[in-house]
Amino acid sequence: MPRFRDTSLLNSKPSVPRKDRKKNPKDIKRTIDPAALEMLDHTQECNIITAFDRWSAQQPQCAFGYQGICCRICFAGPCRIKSDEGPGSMGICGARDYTIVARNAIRMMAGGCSAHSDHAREVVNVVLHMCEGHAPDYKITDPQKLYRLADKLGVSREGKSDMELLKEVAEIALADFGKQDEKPLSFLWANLCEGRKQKYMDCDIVPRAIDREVVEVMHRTHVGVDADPINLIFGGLKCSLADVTGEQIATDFSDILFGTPKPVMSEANLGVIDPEKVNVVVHGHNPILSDMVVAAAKEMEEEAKAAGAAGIQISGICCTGNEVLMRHGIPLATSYMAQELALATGAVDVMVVDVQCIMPGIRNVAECFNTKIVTTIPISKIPGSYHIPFDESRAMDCAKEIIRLGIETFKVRKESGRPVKVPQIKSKCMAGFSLEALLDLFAAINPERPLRVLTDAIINGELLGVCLLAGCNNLEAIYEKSHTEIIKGLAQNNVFLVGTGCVMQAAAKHGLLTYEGVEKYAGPGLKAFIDRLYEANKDKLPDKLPLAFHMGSCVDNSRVFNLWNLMAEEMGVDVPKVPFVASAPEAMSEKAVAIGSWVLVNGIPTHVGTMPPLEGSNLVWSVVTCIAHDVFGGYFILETDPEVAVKKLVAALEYRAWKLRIHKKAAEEYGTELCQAF
Ligand code: NFS
Ligand code: SF4
Repeated sequence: MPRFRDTSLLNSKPSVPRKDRKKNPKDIKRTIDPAALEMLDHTQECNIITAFDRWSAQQPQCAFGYQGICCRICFAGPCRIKSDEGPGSMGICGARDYTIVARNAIRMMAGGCSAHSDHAREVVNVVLHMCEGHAPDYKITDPQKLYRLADKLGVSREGKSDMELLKEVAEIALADFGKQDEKPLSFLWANLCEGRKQKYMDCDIVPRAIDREVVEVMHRTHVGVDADPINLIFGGLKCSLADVTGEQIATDFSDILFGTPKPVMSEANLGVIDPEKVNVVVHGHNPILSDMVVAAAKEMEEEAKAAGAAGIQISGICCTGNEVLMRHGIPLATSYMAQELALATGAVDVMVVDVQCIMPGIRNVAECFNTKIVTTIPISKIPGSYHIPFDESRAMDCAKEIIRLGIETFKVRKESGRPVKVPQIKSKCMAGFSLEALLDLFAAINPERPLRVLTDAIINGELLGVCLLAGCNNLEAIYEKSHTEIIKGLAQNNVFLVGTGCVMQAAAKHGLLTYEGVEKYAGPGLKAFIDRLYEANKDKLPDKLPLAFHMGSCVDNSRVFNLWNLMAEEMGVDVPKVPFVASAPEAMSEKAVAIGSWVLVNGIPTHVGTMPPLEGSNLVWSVVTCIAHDVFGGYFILETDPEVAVKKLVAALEYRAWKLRIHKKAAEEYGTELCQAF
């Protein structure tokens, strides 16, 4: 069980018990984002319904579902666990609370794994079509990344053209989805430190094929199959390792196709929408679409001007926003929870979407303004919106068609003279920190052992450790309040911050991806560390370094997964000994459940700030918050109060750093091997 210094507060229970988690359904302004607040006044005035109103209408939410003890797996149900004893303590089939909670949880992991890996498959398919000459608008942008990937996978580069090499590597990726043998996944095994490989073999959770692990979860959770909560959870964890493999594949091939991100400046929040321009918002996840839209917009600037616009403004929402921010400095309009508020400005001409995190509610808002919603993928359509099938064999033409629709809509908007309402609120931000970009910064200080710069700063106490900030928005919390409070709190405690997804969009919107953020919130150690990095790199950086380092979209959590595995190797330990924690302050999606689970099995203490549906089973709760620590080194810190969460995360880092130092000292004093206990 994880051990903390202050056990009065720091135990595995959330500081606020379930019955005291009060919410006021009448107060729909559940955010601290000034632009969102301004827009909520506007939507209330104009009677536009958004997620904030629907959240209110949904209160109070079902307490059975909230705790994970509602089962709808077969339609003899729905069954709910109503009592501690007797027939009401089981579903009709006899499933106990622990079976139901575990089954529901691992189905969420399988859902998340499906989403990430289907996204990855899409990228690999485009790569293969490109290699065969069927996707002429795509190219290899970063051959160096391809070479590094080939080397990592043990693929010989001798006598092969880039395209031949890429095809070979892509085929290995494709096999990871559907191969039928029992061997570990290539893209997982190539990225794990030795300690983790051994751990996964010992625990029998080595995934064999991504699709297969999803199917296995669906099978074992079918009525009347697996009832053992531990067996179910381990099955889910195996699937979560398939999830990170999918993410790794998505990141690696996206970098090869579109470039590995480098530090870049941009802006974030609704103020980036310019009513005088044709506004095209890219929303969803896959850069296969959004990167092409960005390229098309560049070519069509003149066409937009001829239509009377000042130009074309592309802005992003959700992770596709992160993808184009990271690689092209495209500004962020906003994050998941405010997607409808972007449309409520009335100034968006086209919102083009692909997959994931696209609220069906956007259509109703769009209809108020003649805004065009364009869906592009056969599996992701919204009634009442446009569908322009995105065909990679004519990707540029499709992207141009979308922009052209934007130009036409702009003309109608201007002719109608309809007023728009764009909050004049935006923040400067720095993004683009791929793992390569981070290592490059470190290499300016220590060219031979770049990672030493980070690990030494932790061992000598300048930094307390590293925290991955990940995850979504969820109106269970006050939108962006937990995100920003946790970032500030950890920064004050000298924690080096890296992050992905909608948390980083919050950070960007609230000025935390700037040096001003460092000046305001960084503790002395963190500030000195960031200043030193900047001094060594200032010739090649567009600005001073930020408080938190934006590493990309949610699939780019793979970059952070690589970081802690490399840190473990550098330090000669397994991941659970590395002072590294993670936090998803406002998690919501199944993808977040999958990510949280593989972060945990990787050996990282993982805070989740919005309660996942686990509270209905004490057994499952104890496994994921306590026992997981003893097995994997990682465990969940389920804590809804951001202030307490910061304390718990800091305590987890202190514990690791303290133990590591003692073990190091002992090894040096007695000339023994470094103790691997965690
Ligand atoms: Ni991640 Fe990114 Fe945002 Fe959550 Fe959705 S956009 S893939 S799931 S809501 S962080
Ligand atoms: Fe009820 Fe069992 Fe069916 Fe679930 S699987 S709905 S608990 S009968």
